[in-house]
Amino acid sequence: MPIVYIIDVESGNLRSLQNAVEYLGYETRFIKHGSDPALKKADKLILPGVGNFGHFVKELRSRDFFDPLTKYVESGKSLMGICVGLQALFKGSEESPDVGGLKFIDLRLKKFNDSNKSVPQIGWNCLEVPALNGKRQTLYDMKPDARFYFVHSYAAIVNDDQIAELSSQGWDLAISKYADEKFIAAVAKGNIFATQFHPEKSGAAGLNVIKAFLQQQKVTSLPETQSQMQESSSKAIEVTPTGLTRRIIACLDVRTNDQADLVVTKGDQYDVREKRAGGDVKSLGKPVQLAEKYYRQGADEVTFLNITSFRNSPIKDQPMLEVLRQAAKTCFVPLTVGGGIKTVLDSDGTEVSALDIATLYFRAGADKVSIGSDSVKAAEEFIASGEHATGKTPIETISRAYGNQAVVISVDPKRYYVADPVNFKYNLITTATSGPDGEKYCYYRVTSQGGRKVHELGAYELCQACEKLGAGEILLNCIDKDGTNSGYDFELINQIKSAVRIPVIASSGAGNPQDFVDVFKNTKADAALGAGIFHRGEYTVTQVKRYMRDHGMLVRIDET
Ligand code: 1PR
Repeated sequence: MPIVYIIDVESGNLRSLQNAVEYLGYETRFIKHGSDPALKKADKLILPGVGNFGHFVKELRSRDFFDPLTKYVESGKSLMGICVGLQALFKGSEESPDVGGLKFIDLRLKKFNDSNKSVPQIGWNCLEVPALNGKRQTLYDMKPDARFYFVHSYAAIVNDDQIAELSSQGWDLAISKYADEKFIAAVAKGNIFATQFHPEKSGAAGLNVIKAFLQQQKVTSLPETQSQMQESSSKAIEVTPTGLTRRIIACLDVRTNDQADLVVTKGDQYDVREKRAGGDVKSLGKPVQLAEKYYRQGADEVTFLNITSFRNSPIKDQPMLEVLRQAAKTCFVPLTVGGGIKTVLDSDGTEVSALDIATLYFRAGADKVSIGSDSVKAAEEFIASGEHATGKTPIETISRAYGNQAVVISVDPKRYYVADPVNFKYNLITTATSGPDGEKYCYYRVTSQGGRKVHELGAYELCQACEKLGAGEILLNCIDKDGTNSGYDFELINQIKSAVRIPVIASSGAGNPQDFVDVFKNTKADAALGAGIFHRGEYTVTQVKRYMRDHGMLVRIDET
């Protein structure tokens, strides 16, 4: 079996890349140091990276990779960079001005402008590969109709002159647009190929790109057919403000049932037991099987929430790690895991940091971790201290090590009506649904421990504090709406969107495909999450996405 070598400087989720390469029929070996003799044997080498440019490049330097990598490329053998692995090929980045890259490409990376869009860019974008020799051809099987998963704040943002200059130097470029900013989605020249997107997380389209690299199919001819999207939809498809598709996430709340099996459950306003005295925990399926089912139906992401993690030490919670390991073998889209991401004492009394726990999950195959209860604690302390960041909260330690795109804040808010808005401490909204005593104002109190503990803090203030501490995305649940099938709470979503620049995932209340259409029409949500609708078998992810497309929405259709 041919061997593919992967450079491992312990950045983020390497397991998914390993899984993708093995799924394609290759063996993998990790190379952790530039002096490893395996580097001389390698003829297919992948340089994956996530997180901070400076941290990644310094790791490459401290492990003596710079010279061997340059020699490897000069020898004509194939190299593929992924995400920060692409960025490292450039001269430098605004993210870490004092750190120089490998300098294969004479350009510096810049941060996306967040005044008109969420940053980081998280989601599925398309790319344009210039026609080669006037023919519809493409590079490394990056098809123009396909969608690829991007997650990054910094990019090689380019104008037409820079594109022309790089082309004149022999670089083939695939260009994407995030709202109004053009950036390099992929580059290729000779034996070098690199993608800003994550092919190992881009479903079937991404696997095709990795396969094309491994088989060295640089140029592929394209048939002169219309795209699947154009063929199968009679309705004009919208142009979204950012260019990203409407992201649909399937969420699995996981816990042990009364027979001690790990199951996917689903609550009604967070109550997961059958509605009779002493009712059992509702059991709706097995986590790994359901995750794979939703991936095959075209879910853009899968989220696992370990909903009883507050009860025991997650370090011993091996089944959840195993769920991630198994799911990452067959689900080639981003995986998020939440529940118990906090510093804990292990059974022998030793302290295990939240960063250590997150690291275990990333190594098992997670791309992001979501923090619930501990984010409330961190935000309360941050606000009480006059916004003094200690650098020690899990949000800070994990985002520093893995990048802020890897840290999601899971918010469990509950609506609370307010009669008198004067001098009220928290951000209020004027609601269209008056309270029981005719109150016209409300705010959303945050809760922790799965809704058991209600705090005074508002969800608006919590999200702002967490963004300042380094969170990269908000998973916005709503206890009042959870499991009700009555649609999303637009007022809550709009309030939180106005609070932060990072992407916001709308969650709780989806009961039919129209709810997904409505949430994107009535709010600026960056993604919409559903749980019960899928687990109860009422609709498949495919049905939801087809319905959205038939109603003119831009979605990624990728049934494998
Ligand atoms: O506090 O960091 O240990 O994390 C615990 C995590 O578990 C949090 O993300 C919290 O939201 C979640 N959680 C805790 N208890 C419950 C429960 O249901 N009893 N589930 C729970 C949260 C909410 C959503 C749900 C949507 C969509 N589940 O994720 O999937 O509301 O549901 P719907 O589409 O069926 O309406 P920590």
